[in-house]
Amino acid sequence: MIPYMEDFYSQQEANEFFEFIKAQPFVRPPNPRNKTCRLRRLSFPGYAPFMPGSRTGRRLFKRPSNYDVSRSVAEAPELYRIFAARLGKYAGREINYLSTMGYLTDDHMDFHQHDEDKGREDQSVWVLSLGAVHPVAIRPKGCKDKSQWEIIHPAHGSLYVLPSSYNLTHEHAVLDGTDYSYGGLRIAINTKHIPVPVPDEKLIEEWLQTNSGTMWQVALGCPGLVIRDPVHVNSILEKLVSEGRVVSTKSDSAPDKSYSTPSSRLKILS
Ligand SMILES: O=C(O)CCC(=O)C(=O)O
Ligand SMILES: [Fe+2]
Repeated sequence: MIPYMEDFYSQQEANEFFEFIKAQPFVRPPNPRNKTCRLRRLSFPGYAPFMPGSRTGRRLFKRPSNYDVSRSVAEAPELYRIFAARLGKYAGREINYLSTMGYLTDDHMDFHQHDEDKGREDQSVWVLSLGAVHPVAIRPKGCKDKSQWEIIHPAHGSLYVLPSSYNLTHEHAVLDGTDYSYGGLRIAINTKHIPVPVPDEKLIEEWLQTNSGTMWQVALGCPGLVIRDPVHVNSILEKLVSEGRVVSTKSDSAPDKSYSTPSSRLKILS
């Protein structure tokens, strides 16, 4: 039996989070294996750590389950930050990856494991469910004998955990919905702890010296300013901003509807 907490969020908290996410932009991503159709799920903005060394930004997660992951959890809307902090306490580690999916009644997700998590020490996944119920099935990998399947019905506000070892021994799926409450919409926030390399402060200080006066394009959002270039600078930048050694010269407003990367420009002072 996987860990399942029926009321991780109270009904009131769950309602608030559900309504907030429902009002966010979303897409139905194309099916990467078949260009003529779309996936049987919706994708809302997600939040993930910046991955140094990747030119295009974050590469720690699998597309297209997240069509927009340009921001970190620190830059996420307040309700997401509150959720990540609360879940972090429960999970005993920092939750720095939040991926939000939506399922209408006919939507589902086939049995799978998370290949992108394999090789990582902690492959656990925590999922908060909101809205209508879609059964979630967990089975030993490849097992067709339904008597061995575990099927849970994650309620509005509930949390279930896929233990780390299950990503190797088991697979999971989201089945078609049978519940027409909440307009038939289920929202699931799939979360993880992703280890992020610790930046080398000395190297970064050196880099900042040689780049004094330079303008850098960075992702918007305070706290948690994230610089995209060069590597390993994000957490150091936060410190520099708080010390007043970096100034923002231009701030764009909220991310636009097309979800182009929100950006502002920073000047390195010293
Ligand atoms: O919606 C869920 O409960 C699980 C989603 C999932 O398995 C995934 O995003 O990989
Ligand atoms: Fe999954």
